Amino acid sequence: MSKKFLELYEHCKKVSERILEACEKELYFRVISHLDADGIAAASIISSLFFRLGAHFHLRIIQQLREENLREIKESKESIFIFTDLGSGQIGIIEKNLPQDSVLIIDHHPPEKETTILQANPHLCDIDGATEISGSGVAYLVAKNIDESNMDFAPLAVVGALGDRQDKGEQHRLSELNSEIVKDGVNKGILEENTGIRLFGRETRPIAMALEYTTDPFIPGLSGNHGACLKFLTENVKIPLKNNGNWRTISDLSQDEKTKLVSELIQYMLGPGEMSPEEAQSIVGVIYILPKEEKQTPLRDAREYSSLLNACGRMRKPGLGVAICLGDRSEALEEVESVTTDYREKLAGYMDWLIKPGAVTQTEYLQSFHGGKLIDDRIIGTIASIAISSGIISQDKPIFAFAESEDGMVKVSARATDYQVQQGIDLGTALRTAVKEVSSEATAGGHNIAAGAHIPIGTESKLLQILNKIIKSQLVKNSASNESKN
Ligand SMILES: [Mn+2]
Repeated sequence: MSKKFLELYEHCKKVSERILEACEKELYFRVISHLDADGIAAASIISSLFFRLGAHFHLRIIQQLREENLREIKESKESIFIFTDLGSGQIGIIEKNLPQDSVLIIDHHPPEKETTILQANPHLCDIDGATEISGSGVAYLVAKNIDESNMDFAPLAVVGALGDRQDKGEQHRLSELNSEIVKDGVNKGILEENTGIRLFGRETRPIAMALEYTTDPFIPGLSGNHGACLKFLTENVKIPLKNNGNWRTISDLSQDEKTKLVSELIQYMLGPGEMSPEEAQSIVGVIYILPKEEKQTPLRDAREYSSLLNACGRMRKPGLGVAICLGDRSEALEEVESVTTDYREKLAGYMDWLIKPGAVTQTEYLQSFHGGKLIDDRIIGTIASIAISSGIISQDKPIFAFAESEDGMVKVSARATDYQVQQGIDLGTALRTAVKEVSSEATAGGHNIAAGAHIPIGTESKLLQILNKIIKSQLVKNSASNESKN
């Protein structure tokens, strides 16, 4: 095991020791986690851990950590505050509002600054938190450290990592520390790693539904559109969709039929779907299966599981996602399916809006769109991700997406491609620097490839002007340092 991994394990061990100490003293835990699939998975791992330890706790899931969240909780005496999948990027406001020795941070976002607060964070050990391990992965390591029996949380950590799109290895495989977590799950018989067609519900759903339900990759024109999927399968792929009156699933197809489906899909994705070659190829790749989940449920495929958690968060039902992670398989599962359907349709509608001419504005070094009040500020980041990763907007420049939030501010979501990051673009740094020039009320955080900010309404164009300059200088600096190396 490499030195940096051991170092992170050491940090996780310290966090787990502090948790056990607090349990002994019967302190109350307040867990604050992030709204996305990784945040919900991380919160669920920690919550399950507390159930097992018999600890008293309260869980809150939020979109972004702001000072008012901390002011609300700081009155709670004799508590331990645990931040999962957030916190490291907001150390300043945490230090200001909470006693430092009662805070634990389990996160994988770049730390805002140095602190004496105890953190388990890959960035502090020279591990890339964007691709090597997720927030739920770090939470898993903490739980595993407390007791090896907690290794049954491994599938949840995988679901979280996939939710954060950390499957950047060959054929969309999880790599580095994530692959160690996969190994734990495989060894326990609660996770399988296969290669195949990456459509949701390969074993269980009628083919048209599998295609319709797949949102990772999101296929413009097909994802979320049942009629279009049926038409595509009957007119382009031309394979029988029924056998003896029963709908066939993808696993029912012969090898020839599968090949035909894949090649037609790739043609569609490159043609009418206007997707990038890499994204089109990604329709075949590594699949993570949870073999203990019932076959007909959306929880068997880890990517589908994560898309479902994400939908819960974005549709303002994070508690439902946590219930699923904690093992609720009754009405919760039915409810989650209807939430996911609504979410998928919402996404498809937003994508239709985005491909209309004039929706995206170009400047020299970046592109942007403004969802105003039309696009929910909880979903704007997902729209930006899908838009750039699917290639339905240009992949030459990073995208900055705006949406008005209920608090009278504007949420900014920035996304880049892997290639742009290799070229020197760092969106987290760019946004953190830019917001300072825009307004003292503005906040920002995030990774090189994905970052976000909150700014006052009316400062959008000023922000874009500043960002345009920063992105330019990041690219220039990178090419200059490459030249000096050559
Ligand atoms: Mn995360």
